This record gives sequence, C-alpha cells and structure tokens, in this order.
Amino acid sequence: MFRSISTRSIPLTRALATHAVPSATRTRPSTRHDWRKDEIQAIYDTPLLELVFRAAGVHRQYHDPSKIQLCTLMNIKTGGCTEDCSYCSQSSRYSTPTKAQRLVDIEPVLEAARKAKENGSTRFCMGAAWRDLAGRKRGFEKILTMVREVRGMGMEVCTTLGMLSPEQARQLKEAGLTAYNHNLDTSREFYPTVITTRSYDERLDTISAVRDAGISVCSGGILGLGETDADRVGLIYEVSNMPEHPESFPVNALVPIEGTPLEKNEPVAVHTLIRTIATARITMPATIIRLAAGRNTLAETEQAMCFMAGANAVFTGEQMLTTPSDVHCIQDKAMMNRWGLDGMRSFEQVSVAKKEAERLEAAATASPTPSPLPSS
Ligand code: SAM
Ligand code: DTB
Ligand code: SF4
Repeated sequence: MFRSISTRSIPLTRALATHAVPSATRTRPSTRHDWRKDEIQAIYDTPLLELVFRAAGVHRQYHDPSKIQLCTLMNIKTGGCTEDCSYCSQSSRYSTPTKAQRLVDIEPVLEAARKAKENGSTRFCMGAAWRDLAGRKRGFEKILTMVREVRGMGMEVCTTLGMLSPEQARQLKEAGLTAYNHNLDTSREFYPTVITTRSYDERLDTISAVRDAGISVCSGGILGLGETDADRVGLIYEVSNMPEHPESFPVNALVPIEGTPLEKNEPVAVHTLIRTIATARITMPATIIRLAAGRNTLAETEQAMCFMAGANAVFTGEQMLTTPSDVHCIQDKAMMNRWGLDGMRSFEQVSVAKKEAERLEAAATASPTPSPLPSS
C-alpha cells in the first residue's frame, strides 16, 4: 500500500513515526555513553527480580511495553563461508549438516517478504554467509534490488552480509536499507577464542560504516559460547559506549550445531539470558532488544519474563538461518494475545524513523517529483 505524499509537504519523521506514543507522555532522560564496566557489572549482579523490576521501569519510560516487533529472517546465501566463527553451521571450516548454496533469486525473496508481511512481520532480514562483499558485484546488485523491492512493500528491511565498506553501506542506504545486523558476539577479551579470521576492530569498523551511512545498527551477541559473566558485561560495555547506541541489540542463545567446536556446550541458563536482557535495557534504554536464536527452547512464561526484562522484538516464522525456529507466527500471535502484547508497526522506533526520513528527504531533494511514502 502506498500513500502518495509529497515528501516536501509534511515533516517525514512524523509521517513515518505515526504510531509512536507521543514523547511528551513519557519522561526520557538522555542516554549515556560513558558507562564504566564496574557500574554495568553492579547492575548485572543485582538480585534478579529486583533487576527485572528496575529494567521494566526503564522500559516504560522509552517504549510502549505492550508492543513487540516481529521480524522474519531469510537466508539468501547459505553456507560455504570462509570465516571460522566457532558457533556457525555455515563456516566451511567445519563439517556440519548445512550444505552450501548460491545466492537465491529475487522473486522467491519477494514472495517470502510478502508472506512475512501478511503474517504480521514489519521487518524482513536477509542473511548471507559471507566474510564480505569483495568480488560480488553482481550479487550485490541483486541484493540492492531485493532491498528496494522489500522496502517498497512498506516493511523495514535489514541485511546481514558480513563486512561492509563505507561505499557499500552508502549504496545500501540509497536502496532503502533500514538496518544492518553485524554482531560483536561477545566481549573484546573472549572474542579471539570464538573467531580468529577477523578482528573485533574490523567488526567495529563495519558498524561505524553502517552508522555513518545513516543506516540503523543492529548489533548484539550470543550467550552460551563458554563466556563468563564478565564477558557478558564486556559485550554490553562495548555497545553501550558506542557513539550512538545500536537501534537494535539481538540476544542469541547458542544453537549448538553438530560438527562445530561448540556443539557440546552447555545451554545458557534462562536466568543469565534474563539478566543480560535487563542489564542491556538499563544501559541502552531506547534500543530495541531482540530475543533471537534459541527462543524456541524457552517456555512461554520464560519468554514473558524476557519481555518484562525489556526484550521487545522477536524473530518469528518457522526458520532462523539454517536451523528451525519451531515458532509459527500463528503461535506467536496467540502467545502475544495471552500476555496482552501486540505487534509493533514499521518505523515505530523514532530513531529508526528519523534515519529513514533523512533518506527520503535526500531523495526528494535529488529528484523534483514527489516520491511515494510506503507505509504498513
Ligand atoms: N555472515 C554474517 C555475519 O557473520 O555477520 C551474517 C550471518 S551470521 C549467521 C549472523 C549472526 O547470527 C552471528 O553474528 C551470530 O551472532 C548469530 N549466530 C550464528 N550462528 C548461531 C548459532 N549457532 N547460535 C546462535 N547464534 C548464532
Ligand atoms: C542475529 O543476531 N541472530 C539471527 C540474525 N541476527 C541474523 C541469526 C541466528 C542464527 C541462528 C542459527 C542458524 O539458524 O543458523
Ligand atoms: Fe560466516 Fe557469518 Fe557464519 Fe561467521 S557467522 S561463519 S561470518 S556466516
């Protein structure tokens, strides 16, 4: 559905963020970027129910607590990746059940995006098992088309394609990319025991390129890699002190993959998951916290506790990237109904809407004809 609105005639931030609770109705202290590790550790160590109570209070200052963002994932290029991320089924270094496939065609992606939208998702995320985009000119052009088309359906569009240069980030932004997922995964100290083929600083460089291009950043981590509490605090310390907090912080629980070095890891305790979510909610109050991989291992009441602690997004649908998520969107809708939750509209998060408005303003300045404003 398209609303034909001249991008010059109304303030675009308002046009995109029509569903946000007016900021005047909430008290929003400004966000901090000077967190000390010992401060974050002290928050993390708070007795758990007390911590959840505090996080729930912060959550209500910045977000509508009845809203959960539903996002659908699609793997557009599976397996055969040269990196050695020790948790990943798509690394060519390990013998896993995942078989490598070429970049998929455009139409099946658009079909999946249409279906995701029909099922209530307002963000569509496309993943590719690549270190970077070097030597992939035609593949990248295909992805730019996918981004343009999915955005044209009115959804937020996210991709996760490995490392990006500033120029690639600029092209993705111009095509309409809303967000880019690039996880730090864990603390700076623990990271080299998980991945050796690219450095923490290289990850931070990609995140900077994304942010500088005006794309919303989605960057989080995985729990259950064998890290300690200090490493979970270290991850939160890194993201909470970025020049801008990532608009989205995914929290994955390791899905153990046969054939990878971490296949026999103990599952992370639900208390640790909740504690991590609550701590991140307090240090990054305006960020959307995304309950990501491993959600299918949680009981409904455990998921509800994650929402209470500040999580406000999930990946819905039957599939993550290479593993089943066993959560059908109909089940998700029923679960949300039982807890009085509702789906978020696209561009409900004001900072994300603002970045999209800037893209539309720039496009309107470059072309004198009014461009249509997709909505959902
Ligand atoms: N190749 C790109 C990259 O690494 O940025 C994009 C895809 S990658 C699969 C996206 C993220 O999924 C990883 O950074 C990691 O945090 C998460 N992930 C991958 N495999 C996982 C697993 N087995 N369990 C939990 N999370 C996982
Ligand atoms: C993220 O942080 N988690 C998602 C998404 N970003 C791309 C991926 C989870 C992958 C889970 C394991 C798999 O299915 O291969
Ligand atoms: Fe490749 Fe990404 Fe998997 Fe690492 S996480 S092996 S970069 S697909």
